[in-house]
Amino acid sequence: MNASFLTEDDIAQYHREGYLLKEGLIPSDLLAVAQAAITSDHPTAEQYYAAPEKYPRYLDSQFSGIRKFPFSHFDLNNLVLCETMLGAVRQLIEDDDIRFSKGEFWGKYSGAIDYDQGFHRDFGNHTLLVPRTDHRYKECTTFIFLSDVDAGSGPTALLPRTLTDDISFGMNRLPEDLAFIPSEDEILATGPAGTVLFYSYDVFHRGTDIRTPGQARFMVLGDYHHPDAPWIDRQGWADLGGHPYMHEFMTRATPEQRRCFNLPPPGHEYWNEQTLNDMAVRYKGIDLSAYWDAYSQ
Ligand SMILES: O=C(O)CCC(=O)C(=O)O
Repeated sequence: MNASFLTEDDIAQYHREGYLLKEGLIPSDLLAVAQAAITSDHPTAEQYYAAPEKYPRYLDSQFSGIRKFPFSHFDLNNLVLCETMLGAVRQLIEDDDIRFSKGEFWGKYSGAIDYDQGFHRDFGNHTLLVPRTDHRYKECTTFIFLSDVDAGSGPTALLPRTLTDDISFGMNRLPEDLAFIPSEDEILATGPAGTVLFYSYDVFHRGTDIRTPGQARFMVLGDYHHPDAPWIDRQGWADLGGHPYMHEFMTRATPEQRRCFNLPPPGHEYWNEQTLNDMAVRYKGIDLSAYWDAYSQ
């Protein structure tokens, strides 16, 4: 396993409760450039509230503030696949080789719409299977906070797995007959910008409304899974091959980042003179030196 970003206690908490809230995880330089890029996809709170009529799409549904990966700025795309995020997820999934299955950049604005949701498990539209109760073949979802989140700014609410593990893993909504009161036991994922929430796709959670007037909540979401779980598949990547921001990301990404999209690593037999030369034609300016070095050995 590569560098450590999470402690043993963090990892134990994630496996016991199904979630982990880690303050200060994102390096401040990466956070700052990502925050500066927010306006490439969403207005800031100030811009939005100065003229909400300019942004009617945020009124359409709870989800109309979601931009899907690739986002419109490299620094946002790079954030969800940065060394810190990939390193931390590798520790939780317990493998150096991980896959990226979804990226979203979500802007929510107080008063635009009611963001309250019912408790649910995410696996329902991430796989056609059911989760296993142990942590093999899990998907790990992450929320990277680009803005400060307090109780009034729409924190995600979660129920620890210790409360819900006796609910069949074939169900993704809470049953009626519960031995606990969800509103009393929910944990609110609050924290300053730079915090990351990790949870596995069998954790009951819900979005909450933004109650403080004038507040916006900006989050970059990334989902990751073990390569031996191809049945987890939220967003297809090859379909985006012609997208200019995907093209830019593939050109500028590291071999480790490309691996998360299922591209073969340096040293894989797919790489030969033909494929390397033609990749350099498809992606002008791409640095393929690691692939060439491994090929020449
Ligand atoms: O935005 C959030 O805090 C949670 C959203 C959520 O759980 C969902 O849309 O499935």
